[in-house]
Amino acid sequence: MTNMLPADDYVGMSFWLISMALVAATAFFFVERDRVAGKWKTSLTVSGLVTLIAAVHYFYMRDVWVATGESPTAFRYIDWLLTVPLLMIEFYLILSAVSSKVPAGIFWRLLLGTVVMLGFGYAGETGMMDAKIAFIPSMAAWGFIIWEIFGGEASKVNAGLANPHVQKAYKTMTILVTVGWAIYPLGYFFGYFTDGADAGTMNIIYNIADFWNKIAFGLVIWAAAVADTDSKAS
Ligand SMILES: *C/C=C(C)/C=C/C=C(C)/C=C/C1=C(C)CCCC1(C)C
Repeated sequence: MTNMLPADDYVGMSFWLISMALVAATAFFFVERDRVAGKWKTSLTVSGLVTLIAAVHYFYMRDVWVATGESPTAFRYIDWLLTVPLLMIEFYLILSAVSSKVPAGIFWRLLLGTVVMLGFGYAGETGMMDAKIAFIPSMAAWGFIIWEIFGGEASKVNAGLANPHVQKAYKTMTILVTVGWAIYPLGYFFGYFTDGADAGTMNIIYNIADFWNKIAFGLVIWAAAVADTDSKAS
């Protein structure tokens, strides 16, 4: 077993690049906490925790890939089980940063949606359940999340806020959860419903997806936090 990264292992290199980007993003979010108003600090802490947790998983995933050329599926799911609920909670946190009346039901429904979505995905990937059957409730749970943020209570609270910074961030976050997140079920679909995509391609796609869905997602929140803080300071 060797941990040397060959110069032509582009998948391995993408693991390295994302690992380092996640480390840098973590430092950035934690330092920038100082710059924003108190009510925004929790959102930035959570953004930093997401990238920190993912960075540690990426170190392991990179090693698995470089040493074996196999997909580090278990590490991805452990990472998702921790980071995806945190990402979902961000919707509740950014709304709460500018309103004291955000119903807790939003928090619990989004959390429940992620747990069901990932639980069935994991059951399907590990053979605890038929992968094709597990796909259905997992997709339904993702649909439930999308419904909540586009048409459910969360979207209504957002519409009533009249805070342009939060509304802009909220809108971008909904697009990431819809378009950016679609990459993961597509990967699952190609893996279990077709002859399967090759492991290298799938890992590069997942790595790029994580860049958008974890780092860019956090930056959207950071931008709203800075803009809102500055608008009140002047
Ligand atoms: C940072 C990691 C993120 C944002 C991961 C998100 C993962 C998903 C949205 C996964 C969704 C799945 C389905 C909707 C159905 C098939 C099984 C999953 C778990 C791949």
